[in-house]
Amino acid sequence: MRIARLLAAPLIALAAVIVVLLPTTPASAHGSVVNPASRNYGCWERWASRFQAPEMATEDPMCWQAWQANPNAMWNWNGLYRENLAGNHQANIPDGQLCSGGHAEGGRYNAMDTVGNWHAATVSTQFNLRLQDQASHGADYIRVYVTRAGYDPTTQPLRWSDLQLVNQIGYTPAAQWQPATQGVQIDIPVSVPGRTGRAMFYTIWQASHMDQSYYFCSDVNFGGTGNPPTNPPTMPPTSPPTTPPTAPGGCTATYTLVGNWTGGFQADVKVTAGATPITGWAVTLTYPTGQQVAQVWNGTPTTTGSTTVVRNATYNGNLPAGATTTFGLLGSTSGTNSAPTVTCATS
Ligand SMILES: [Cu+2]
Repeated sequence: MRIARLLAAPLIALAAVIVVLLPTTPASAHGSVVNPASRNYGCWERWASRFQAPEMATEDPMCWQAWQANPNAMWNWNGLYRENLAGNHQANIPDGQLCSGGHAEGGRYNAMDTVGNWHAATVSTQFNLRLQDQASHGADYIRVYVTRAGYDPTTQPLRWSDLQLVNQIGYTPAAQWQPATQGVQIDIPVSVPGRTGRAMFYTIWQASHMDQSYYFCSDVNFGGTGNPPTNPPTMPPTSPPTTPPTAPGGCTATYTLVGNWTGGFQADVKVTAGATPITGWAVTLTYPTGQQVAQVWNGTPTTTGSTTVVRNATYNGNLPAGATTTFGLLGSTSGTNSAPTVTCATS
């Protein structure tokens, strides 16, 4: 049992195990339905800070089985996608595997298909479904389905024939989405008058930067029939953004720890151009207490010892004067998690 080893092992071994548990795939793809939360985003949101807490087994058993099956499904809550399906979602995703995108990413998300009593968000029959796009890919289209009346997500595997289209949007570049703390987000109105009880929303997001399609299962409980659509959007847990002083030229970078759990952490780094436009940037993070960067999104990392240099991705190197972009990272710690020294250089 990984968990037993984690609890018992000395710190050195702990760090090594954590590195194995953390995602190692390059992060090219990022987003999820954050309201009503997709299954893995919800499990991450509720439990990331205490993902080994034994009470999860009784309080939130479907998340417990998901964390036990593969914690990377939660750390990579934004990476449930397939590539090059040419829009043939149904042909490539068998019934019963819709919530894992047809065993996407080598099966990382298979536990999302497990049938059972997943935590369900209480929603009214009219609300805005929110998709967060951390990498500002935009959409070729987004389709939102609801399960048919009579379908019971707690006892039945999800099939394509259980789904009814409730709304869709067409080509919508990221510039037309709303700015988010990280990347952009979009609200899609849904209305399912008369529905009661448990159901699921199934969202297909066809990203615009390449043929990359995402699949999200969001469990809901229609408890607000007759109420105005006041379902408050759930924002990912992030610290308030801080604005660094504008440098005369070049760039500045600000580091914000957004999540911290036993053995690991997540951080955002905001890069701001100075008084003149820049065409590329490189942020150097030097960690004082042995932390290791395991994954970066919206940037390309090179790690040497305790220093990680993150260069811009292809799509976020050009910044007008004073403009900002943000990259994110996951790292491992073996105890103290002091902030790194951060410098920014243009390239
Ligand atoms: Cu992406």
